[in-house]
Amino acid sequence: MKPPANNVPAVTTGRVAKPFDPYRVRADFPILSTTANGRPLVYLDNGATTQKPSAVIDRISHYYREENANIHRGVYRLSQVATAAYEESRRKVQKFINAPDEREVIFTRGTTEGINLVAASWGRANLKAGDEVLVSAMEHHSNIVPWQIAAEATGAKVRVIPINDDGELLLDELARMLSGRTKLLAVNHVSNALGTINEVKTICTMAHRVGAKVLVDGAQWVAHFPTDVRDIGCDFYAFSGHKLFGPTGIGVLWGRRELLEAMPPFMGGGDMIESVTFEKTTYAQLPNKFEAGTPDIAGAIGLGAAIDYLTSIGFEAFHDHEQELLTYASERLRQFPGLRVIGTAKKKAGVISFVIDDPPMGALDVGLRLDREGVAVRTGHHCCQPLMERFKVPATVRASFALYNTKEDVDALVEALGKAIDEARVKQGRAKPQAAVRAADPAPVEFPDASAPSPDAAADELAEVFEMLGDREARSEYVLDMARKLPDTFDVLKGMQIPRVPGCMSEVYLLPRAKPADGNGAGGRPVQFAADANAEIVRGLIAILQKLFSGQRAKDVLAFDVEDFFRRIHLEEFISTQRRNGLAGMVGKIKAYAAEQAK
Ligand code: C6P
Repeated sequence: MKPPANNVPAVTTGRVAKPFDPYRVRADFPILSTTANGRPLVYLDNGATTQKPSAVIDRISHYYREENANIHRGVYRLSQVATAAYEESRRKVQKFINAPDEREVIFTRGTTEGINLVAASWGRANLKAGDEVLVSAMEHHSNIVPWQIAAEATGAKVRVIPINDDGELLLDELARMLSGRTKLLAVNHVSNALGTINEVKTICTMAHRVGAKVLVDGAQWVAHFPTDVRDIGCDFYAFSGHKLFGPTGIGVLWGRRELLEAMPPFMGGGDMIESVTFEKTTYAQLPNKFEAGTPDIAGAIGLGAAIDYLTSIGFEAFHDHEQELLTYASERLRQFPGLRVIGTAKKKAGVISFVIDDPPMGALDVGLRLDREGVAVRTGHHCCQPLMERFKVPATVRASFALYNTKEDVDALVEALGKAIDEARVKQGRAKPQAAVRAADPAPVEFPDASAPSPDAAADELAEVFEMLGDREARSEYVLDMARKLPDTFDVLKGMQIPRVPGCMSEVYLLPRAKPADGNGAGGRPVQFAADANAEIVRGLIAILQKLFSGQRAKDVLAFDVEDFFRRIHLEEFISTQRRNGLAGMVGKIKAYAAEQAK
């Protein structure tokens, strides 16, 4: 279903504009009328991925039902049809971003692959020792790590453009950093973790003055504002289809033709060659040179359908709507005095990141609590760990809007948040001493004894409980209950200045020790550990690890197959992969200590 053609503001067309109707648009997205945890789904994680309209779903289905064949290879009709549809999508992208030439549009797997392509191909061919690559302090890991890898390979240096406390780039600082050594500047158009809109046009002008190239990461821009690579003046622009109402697994890298032509291939394989012999291989022209192997044909075609869908609505139509949602949400969230917004730039896209200082609540716990009300938000470091460090927070809660969100979605978020905060206040008031009391009388650090004769026996006991609990909700509730019973030693452990456990999206402190006065029996002294975190779910995981490992012989700790245990308790059902990195960090620390003791 398409909105009416006159659905554009009078400002741009001179016609009388009908107000944008997000409720009509919602009807195009089947998933938006489903439920989550028995509540209507309130989807506010559009920064992670957007939902897909029927137009996209149907187009992909049509491709597989009636057009599926490999492209650029067959002389038969079906292959020609698939090739034509794939190439037609390239032209749609070209028009969508106002690229001068369709050959400059390279299909990739997403933003990450686009940036890696430039860093590996252009970077290795053009960077040398002493050169500098500038990245901003608010970059996603995808726009940091590829440059670190390129710098390591070439001897170039990665330097960071600083930001102010509102999360805005310091352009004066940038002006001072730019020099003849600067070879490339990589910056996002919109920050995924803060929502800041960066002045990419100005940045390009500044960088070009010293002869540097500019790569813009458009992952968080393209679904919300019109994109014009000519107007921006950048040299490379990368984005992902799945954040643009298209499928996952497809993305776009646009680059200036002369740069792409001069760059060596990124990957070798089928479809990117002109001729191959064992002595010498020559490469295909653009864009094929950068599209080795069978691409995501359905994905590219689906992306074309998403672009058609979005352009049929028109960015002018919903620009004000998304900005209104941002203003409305910012105002409503002010009712929580303990909530602090991270990222208060003057120019922002529809993203609100926040932390809750009072009552202190870990972002992960907030996310889990909101999920129970059907509200989907992202929690964590948003793949921006250096940015989190800059704001001295381990993680934030992030609501990110798209054209189909409504004020009712914001109301649902605020209501769910209110419940979460009230509950946390009651729980903390009831179960825990207040901070001041805590400081005066800190809980002693406890190192639990073995809960069973061996980690295997402890695992069997735990697995039995998880099995009995049955569903995901009961299992998470059990883990949260274990968290409640864990002694509150967070401040004490933190005060000991032991390093934080890496990989966790909350602050985690873990202190191992060898059990005193137990001698070195076979298998080494038993290891014990105390730990605490500022997220309830992580505290629950600590309690599980303590049951498994604390008080057990070092050799048994080392021999225990923790991954197998996690599979047995269906950990994946209630813990995201990223949170598992944190869990792996804790297990790693315990096992490393056990290894020392077992020597
Ligand atoms: N940000 C988020 O929730 P891929 O994974 O390649 O499609 O996109 C990577 C990426 C690059 N740059 C920016 C600015 C991004 O926001 C993202 C993806 C998601 O914020 C997942 S971490």
